[in-house]
Amino acid sequence: MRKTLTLAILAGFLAVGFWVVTDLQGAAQAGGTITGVVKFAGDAPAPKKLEPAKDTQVCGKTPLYDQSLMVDKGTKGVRWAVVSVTGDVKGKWEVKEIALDQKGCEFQPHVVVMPPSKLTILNSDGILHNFHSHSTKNPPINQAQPGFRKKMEVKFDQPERVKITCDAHAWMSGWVIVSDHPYVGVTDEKGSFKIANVPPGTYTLEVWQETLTPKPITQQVTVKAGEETKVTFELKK
Ligand SMILES: [Cu+2]
Repeated sequence: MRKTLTLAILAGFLAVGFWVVTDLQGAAQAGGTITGVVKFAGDAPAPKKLEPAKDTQVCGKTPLYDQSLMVDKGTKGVRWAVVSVTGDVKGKWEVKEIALDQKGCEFQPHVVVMPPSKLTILNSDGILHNFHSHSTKNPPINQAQPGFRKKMEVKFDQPERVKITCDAHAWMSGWVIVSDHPYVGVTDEKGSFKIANVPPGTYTLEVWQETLTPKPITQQVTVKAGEETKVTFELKK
């Protein structure tokens, strides 16, 4: 009797354990990951230094470099490249507030990815900046942000790659990438990117970089549940 009871309890534990394990696996296998690197073909160009001609007490504090082409000398990784899953893919964005700062007289980050929604514009510099968007699908924005205005909100409703500039500082530029799905990655200083929780399937993956892709460059990828798919792009000037 006692032995039967022990066996029954043991079986119960095993069943619960099995259920927990399979459930965890189910969660982990819901999507796959695309990771990779965007590389520059040829010798890495040296970063181009910018010389701020105005508000130098703020804009000249830290050295500024032209972010439109930043290539890592060692790895030849290209920074600020945008890698996106294209086609009919749906997914829910899990973001609360997306912010873009004007700090040291540059847009930080240089490339921001967001769902169609509001974008918070910060002004950490405390000097006059001006948020100027160059869009075709979204209504253009040209809004001054005086130094005392630490925070303002703008809106991008349509998926689009939008160039932004500041009319007060000619060297300031950046990009707002509006995407209706979250499967978009931006490369870091080593050219690496990661796109997580992609629904399993075969997709056309697209890379865009403001100075190296007059037309986006694509390749096919297959994403499997719970697995990592590695991709390399090489961009030429
Ligand atoms: Cu500015």
